Amino acid sequence: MKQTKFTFSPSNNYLLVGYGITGQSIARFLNRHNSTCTVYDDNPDIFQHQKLPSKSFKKVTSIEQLENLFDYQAIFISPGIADEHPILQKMRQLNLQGISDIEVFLNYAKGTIIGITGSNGKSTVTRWLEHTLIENGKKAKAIGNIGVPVLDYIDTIENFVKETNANHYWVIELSSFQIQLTPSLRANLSTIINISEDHIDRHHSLQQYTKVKQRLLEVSEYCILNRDQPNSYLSFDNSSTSDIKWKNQPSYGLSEPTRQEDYGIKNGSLFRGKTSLLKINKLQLVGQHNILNALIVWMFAHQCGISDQKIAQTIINWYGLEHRFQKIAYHHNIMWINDSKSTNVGSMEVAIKSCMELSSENTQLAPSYTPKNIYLIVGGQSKNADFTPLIPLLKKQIKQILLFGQDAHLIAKDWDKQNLPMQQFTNLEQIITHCNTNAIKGNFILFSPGCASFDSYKNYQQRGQHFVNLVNSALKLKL
Ligand code: UMA
Ligand code: ADP
Repeated sequence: MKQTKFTFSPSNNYLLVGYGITGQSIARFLNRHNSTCTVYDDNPDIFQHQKLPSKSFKKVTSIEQLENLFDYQAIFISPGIADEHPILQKMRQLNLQGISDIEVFLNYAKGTIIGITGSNGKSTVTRWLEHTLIENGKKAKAIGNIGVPVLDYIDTIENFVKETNANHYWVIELSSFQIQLTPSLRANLSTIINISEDHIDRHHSLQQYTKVKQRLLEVSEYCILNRDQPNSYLSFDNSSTSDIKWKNQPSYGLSEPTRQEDYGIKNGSLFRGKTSLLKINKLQLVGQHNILNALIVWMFAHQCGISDQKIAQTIINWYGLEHRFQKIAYHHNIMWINDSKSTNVGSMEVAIKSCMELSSENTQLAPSYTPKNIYLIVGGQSKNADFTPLIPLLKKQIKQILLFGQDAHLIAKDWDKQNLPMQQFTNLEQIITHCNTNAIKGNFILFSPGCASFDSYKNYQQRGQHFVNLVNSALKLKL
């Protein structure tokens, strides 16, 4: 269905599907703008904990309770609602489109819109950039998929329009679902950090998933490209003229830059063209993927008018986000790492490589390099991902794979025939006990589940905290 741009009008009647953090934020926004709203959620319990903002709002938990879908000025869809949901199926039959909260935000937002998407690294880049902009005196806000619903920033439309101006910077983390639901998508600056298999249960193929993300580049005034991953920006039909269009865009990658506008790595430093910018070892975050993230932050900050010297001073003062390759304990020369935010194959891969990098640095801060020194903890909801591409890396580096959660058997099936050392457990407690008993000097215990957490946890944060608590208790017992 062709998407049409939507213009919000206050004092109207809306339907809202999904009452999670996005839905609650939309409901509050509609209430502030004298609108009425029917709120749909498949889970009746949600309304016990999260009250509706107005008595005039109606809650609905089955599609039969919904009136005529044409009665609504617009239908807001939360990003977690799949295309197969009966309401979306019905909307398609009626030729009705759903929209996101971001669609409305973009109706009014002034200033610089920086759109950040990709399979991995979105939150890291979004927050790191926000930090760098703020530290350099800019009015910047990180919003969107990072967990901050965009409409929370529009108190009233009138005030928002009055109080914001060209000096504002909106760093918007965008998921593929949010992009799909935003016909008015636009950005001044944007990037797709990378593409690896994720959300195939929703998009059905890597091609479809990539195409959705690539729309961000199409609607941007200026975009920067990951030259190590041409599949993130090149179209799938080789004949497309869009590929020529990207030829002159600035790029980032782990190789030495060959053009003055490109960024990369040379002799252990970040470089733009032939200009040396910063020694990599000054950054607080480890792993090649974080060097790439740093390059993106630098390119955007530079584009926002900040000098190299100032970027260098501030980019080094950022210590990363919780649950992303976080070293939580180093005990008897065994390193425990919480990478709970790893929810797909790509992030699991970089986590394993980061362990290898850490150990080859040969410092006192990590076990020294030996092959097959990682206990890898994996499991949760696999989202129909294919885990076989990891096999060569696993064979080289993994001491044992410890599986748990809903799709442990599916992942085991992908890896089974390769004689990889694997064991399935009924819960995480058992895994921690197993690691604590069996790990020896020089081992890593890497919690990088490569799956969504929703089978057993509210979110990845709760899962990560559970891991950290279990490790702390286990290590206390061992003291
Ligand atoms: N629901 C239904 N029927 C369904 C599915 C969900 O009624 O078939 C209801 C649930 O009962 C629940 C609500 O919908 O009450 C949840 O809505 P949601 O899944 O859209 O989640 P929100 O709480 O609104 O959070 C969403 C993003 N979640 C998803 O895209 C799954 C959050 O990203 C985001 O931070 C937030 O909006 C603000 O923008 C999280 C995420 O996992 C971090 N994102 C994925 C990712 O990063 O890979 C895309
Ligand atoms: P997202 O918001 O896209 O999920 P995060 O910054 O939260 O990304 O990181 C999610 C996972 O991906 C973590 O395990 C992290 O270590 C890993 N990661 C971070 N940056 C990158 C990158 N540039 N490439 C691949 N993996 C990355």
